[in-house]
Amino acid sequence: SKGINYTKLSKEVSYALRHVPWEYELELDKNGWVPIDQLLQAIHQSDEWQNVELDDLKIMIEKSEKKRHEIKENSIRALYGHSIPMKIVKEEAIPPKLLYHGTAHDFLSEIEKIGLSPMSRQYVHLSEDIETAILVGKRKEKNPIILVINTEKARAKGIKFYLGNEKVWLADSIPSEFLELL
Ligand code: HQG
Repeated sequence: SKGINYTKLSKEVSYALRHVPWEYELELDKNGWVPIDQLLQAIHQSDEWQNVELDDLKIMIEKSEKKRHEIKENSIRALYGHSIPMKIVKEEAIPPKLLYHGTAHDFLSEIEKIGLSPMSRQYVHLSEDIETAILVGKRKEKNPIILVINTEKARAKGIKFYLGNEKVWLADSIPSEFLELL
C-alpha cells in the first residue's frame, strides 16, 4: 500500500471543505462542491499527501465509518458540518417522523430556552436513529442526553429539513416546542 493514513486524510479534507477552503485556495460552489483537481493540488502542498490521487479519495470515503464526503463527476464536497460564512445550499426533503439529537446535560437549559441552534456550524445536525444520536452526543459527554424532534409538528409550522447523508439530517434551527427528552 501507499502508506496513506486515510483517517487523517479525511480529517484534513473535512477541515478544508467545511471550515477553511480559502487556506487551500478552494472556492466552493453554492452546494459545497469543489473540483477534485483543485483539492488534490492543494493537499499535495503537504509532504504527507504527495502521492494522494483520486482513487485514494475514493478509498478514504469508502473506509470511513461515516459518510462525510461525496464525489460526483469531477467534484468533491463535504455533506455536512460547514462553518464557512457563505451558507451552503442543502436539498430540502421530508425526514422520518422523529429525528434525534444527542448532546450534553450542560446545554439542556439553554436548549430548552431557545431551542437547537447551529452554534458554530451552518445547520443544526440531527440523527436518523437513536444509536447515531448517542455517538454524536458522546463527543460532548460520556452519558449524553437524547432529544427527540417531532418533525411532523415542526414541518407543519414551517420548519425545513435538509439532506445530510443517510444518517444525518440538517435544519436551520429547531424551536424548543418541537423537542422532547427521550
Ligand atoms: C449544542 C459530527 C447551547 C448542540 C457529528 C451541540 C455530527 C446548543 C453543540 C456533526 C444549543 C454544537 C455535528 C443552544 C445546540 N445552547 N448549546 N441553544 N443548540 N447546542 O459539534 O450536532 O464526525 O457543532 O447540542 O457526528 O454535536 O465531524 O454539533 O452539542 O454529525 O463528521 O451545541 O459533527 O460529525 O456542537 O455535531 P457541534 P453536533 P463528524
